[in-house]
Amino acid sequence: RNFYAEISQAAANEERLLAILIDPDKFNEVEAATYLKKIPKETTHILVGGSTVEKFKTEKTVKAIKTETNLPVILFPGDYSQITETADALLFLSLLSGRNPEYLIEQQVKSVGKLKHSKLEIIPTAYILIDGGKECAVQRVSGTKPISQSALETVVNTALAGEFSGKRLIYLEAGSGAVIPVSEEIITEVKKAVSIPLVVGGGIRSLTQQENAYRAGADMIVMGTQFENL
Ligand code: 1GP
Repeated sequence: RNFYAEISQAAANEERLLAILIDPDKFNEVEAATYLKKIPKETTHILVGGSTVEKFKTEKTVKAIKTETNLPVILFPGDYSQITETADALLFLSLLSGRNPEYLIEQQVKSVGKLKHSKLEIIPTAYILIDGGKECAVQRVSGTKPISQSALETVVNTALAGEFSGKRLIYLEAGSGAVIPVSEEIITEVKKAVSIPLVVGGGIRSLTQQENAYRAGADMIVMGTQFENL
């Protein structure tokens, strides 16, 4: 299976992809089955990752999820230490909204030891942090500033710089628990500009917010917080 090809094909067919984000830090493996029963039936992918996760916890989480579902499990690591072979694919993130070399290239170099002999599918991803109305974990951990929602041209140019650098996905992130999700205007303009699939997450809770993001052009929506306390 090629997970990127599937995402890309779904995006081309204007299918709506829904990824549920599990933060291993807040996840109890024993309750994996119960948790998976409560996520929407429209769910197409499980993302696993967090900003601060203790050693081996990601691996335990992925294993527990995989025993309960056949949905693809994609890593969304806040740190290279979270990379585990037990997942299907990896969002190989570069935090392009920031100017911290640690998250532009250093983490990527550190991850090579784990990746060079691995079968994990690697999906180069332009990760773009947009101001979600409050300081989020990505900001805190990376020590970078998000792009303002009003700086439309900067967001579009950052996404295009990502595509020109060979990224295969654009991920517009308002931050977990964002007060204001990425605006429809930003989604629409980025979607118009790029030709690779567009992922949008952060602060999306209601069906209306989901619908708005899809209609604006999101190919995949990521929801985490909404399903954390089921
Ligand atoms: C965070 O985009 C994801 O990385 C999901 O955000 O937890 O606000 O749904 P929420």
